[in-house]
Amino acid sequence: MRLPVALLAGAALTATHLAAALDWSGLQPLGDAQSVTRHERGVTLACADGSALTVTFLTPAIVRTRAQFAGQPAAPDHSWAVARTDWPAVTWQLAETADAVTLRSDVLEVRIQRSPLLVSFIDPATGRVINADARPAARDPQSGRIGVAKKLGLDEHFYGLGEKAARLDKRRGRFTMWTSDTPGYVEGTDPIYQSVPFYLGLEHGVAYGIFHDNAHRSTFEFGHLTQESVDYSVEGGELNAYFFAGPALKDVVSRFTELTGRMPLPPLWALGHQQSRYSYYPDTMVEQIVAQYRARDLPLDVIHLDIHYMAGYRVFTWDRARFPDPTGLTRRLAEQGVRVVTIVDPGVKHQPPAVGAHDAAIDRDLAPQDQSYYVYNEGLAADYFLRQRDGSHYIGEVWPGKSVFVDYTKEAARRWWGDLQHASLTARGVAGIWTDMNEPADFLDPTGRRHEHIVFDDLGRQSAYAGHRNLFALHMARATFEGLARHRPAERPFVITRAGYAGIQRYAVKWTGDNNATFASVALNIPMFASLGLSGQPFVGADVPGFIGRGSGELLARAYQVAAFAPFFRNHTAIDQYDKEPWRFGAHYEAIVRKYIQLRYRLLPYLYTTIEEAHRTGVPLWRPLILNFQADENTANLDDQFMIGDALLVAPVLREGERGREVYLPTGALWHDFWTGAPHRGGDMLRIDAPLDHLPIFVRAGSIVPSTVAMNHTGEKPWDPLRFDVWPDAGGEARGELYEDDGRTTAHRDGAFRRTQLSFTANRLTFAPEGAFAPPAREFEVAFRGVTAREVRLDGDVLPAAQWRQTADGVLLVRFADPGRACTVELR
Ligand code: NBV
Repeated sequence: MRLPVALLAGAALTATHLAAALDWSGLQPLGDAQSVTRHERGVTLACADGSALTVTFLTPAIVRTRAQFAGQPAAPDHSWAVARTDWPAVTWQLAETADAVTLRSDVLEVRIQRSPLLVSFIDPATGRVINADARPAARDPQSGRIGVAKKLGLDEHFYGLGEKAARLDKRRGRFTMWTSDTPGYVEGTDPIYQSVPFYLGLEHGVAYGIFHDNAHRSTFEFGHLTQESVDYSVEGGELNAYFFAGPALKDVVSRFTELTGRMPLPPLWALGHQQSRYSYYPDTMVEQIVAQYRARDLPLDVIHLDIHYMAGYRVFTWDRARFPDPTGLTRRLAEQGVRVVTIVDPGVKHQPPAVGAHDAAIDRDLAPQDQSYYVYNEGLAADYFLRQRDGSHYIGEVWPGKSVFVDYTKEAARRWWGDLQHASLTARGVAGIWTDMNEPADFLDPTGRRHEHIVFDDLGRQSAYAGHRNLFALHMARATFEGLARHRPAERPFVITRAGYAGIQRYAVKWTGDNNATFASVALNIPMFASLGLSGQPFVGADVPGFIGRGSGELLARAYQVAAFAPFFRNHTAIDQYDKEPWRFGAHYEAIVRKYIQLRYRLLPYLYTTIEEAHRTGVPLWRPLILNFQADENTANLDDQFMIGDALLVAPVLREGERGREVYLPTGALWHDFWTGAPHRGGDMLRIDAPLDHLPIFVRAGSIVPSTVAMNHTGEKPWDPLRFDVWPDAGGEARGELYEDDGRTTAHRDGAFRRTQLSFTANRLTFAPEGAFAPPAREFEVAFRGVTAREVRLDGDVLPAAQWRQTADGVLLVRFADPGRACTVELR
């Protein structure tokens, strides 16, 4: 007899997955609350079993819950992820009844039921429960494992969790936090590189967020096998959770990044197109690739040097046969507007010096290292390498062979690393650092289980590896970032990372590692970038068109149509793979790729403005539709299209051979085809033709989108003319913004920026600039849609006819010199 397929699937589930559901055996729940002690910001409840639960308002909308389970050793209150500890005073009230203790701010009520001890978060305006415990939090006194169960809403959606190879809505999923080197991952591979134990929930239009600040291996289950609860289980450490109120998803992301920090403003060139390969060498090859770019009129800002620039993969050295003059190379490339980013791996070759050998006194990084390797010698002498419990160094295996790893929890070690990086790389003209293998990867054991005896100094606490692996990349990125900031204080650092923990956005931008050169992998970019953004990391990108696999011209074209909007925009490929530079599949595909790289450069004013918004507010520019249209339920589980900022909706073709697709335009707005201007009503699913050179893009009516001309690199010329496309909504109004600064230095922190608010209403477009930055003289070009005029005035003066015209496709084009101050264009 043949069983129906569905039943077979069920049987398979029972056999292999049931054991994975949260196991409550051995976990002892927090006892009933007995007494309440009030503090300045909250309360501590003493429980019948000797446990204590402290609930604290950091702000009226951020609540921290920290438990001390019975018998659990007290730990100092310190977090490597949290960026902020000084919070202004909060006004809140306490109410105690026989059943419950209630803390209430203006925007959030925390109700703690005494018996059994259950915590709920309530909207004080409506009385509605936003999130609630399904059972008391519990801990196994033997193993130290902690479990938390939350009620699962019937219509609840889940987002975030940092980098997961998964769809946007995490409902019904199960995810583990354990940084892992996972080349060739596909949808469902879990865990992969990063561990960010933060998620957002959304039900009935109300969003919230929960961050479990605990770096031990943990698991989240969003009703994976049952409809009953959202389970969190962690193998050690503390129950240390932050709750962020919404109601908007944007509020939640902003609050999470208020706690864990926001991305510093990147240099403008970091938004440029970048080329990489594992690996380009010697130096002449690097220059030939750049020459190809310039000869083919393909924009390029950055070229990457992968591991073969080093002498025997020794970090902070150069292979002198391949790169005899790194300073000359970076200078020659800089003259063409191309910057160099070098890879830096955490593994330091384990190389005790040969008898009698000495390190060179100067240019140590260029000297032969075969007899003596200065980085190893220095790190050993200063005791910077990770040790195991028995005091021995941990020796793993990575590219150089046997390797030791730095304990970046030591401040002196971080400084040392940053100084080496400067002397060997940035002092030689390298512009940014690409940190790889920082899970940390180890060929001897990619799972990290073999590392269990490693101990981190961790501010003198000698912490076990189990609670620290997930933090390794955060520490390394910090050393890297701080080294750049210390040695080039006026320049904005640019650091790329693969692994990470919550807060990584303070130090590094994120690329999604060794993806596949497949359509499935390109499609996965959309939910992955969106989820990273919702988890505090707005500067994201993936290898284009994919690291592993041969790829094809069609894949390259479609991958570029997605990547042209990703903040980190880099073509890269693996050592043994077919070349994937834009021209490798022939002129037909190259022309399409050129079109989209050029579109990227044209949109830089808009992209830079949205990046600055992400830096300032935490709200990412690469957005799932739900972030902009939270009231439109059709967008809750939609992840084959995305938005950039508020204005642009992109719906790429994600399947091989397809020449069109369905596009959903959210309700409550009017939309225009970006290319033709054709209007479309929101709330509709459209069928759009999309031949290979066509990317469906839509503009939300009511937007003003700044752009400029295409250029070969971001520093080639100023944004001139600066164009503003005005797309009025049904009421004839539109709004937009433009952010500008010098694109490179930290002077923007002291007010050297210019933020121009643009608003179009009653046929008048107003430019309202603020800030001390003065852009160079330039022309403004304004393209008004859906309006006509007999006369155009600038600040009341009639503009000569030569400065404006009505085009055949219904656009009113107006041109004038930027007056460098507020001004108004009036259409009559
Ligand atoms: O350094 C080589 C590669 C690099 O190209 C890639 O981008 C990283 O994700 N690296 C991994 C080391 C291992 C590659 C198999």
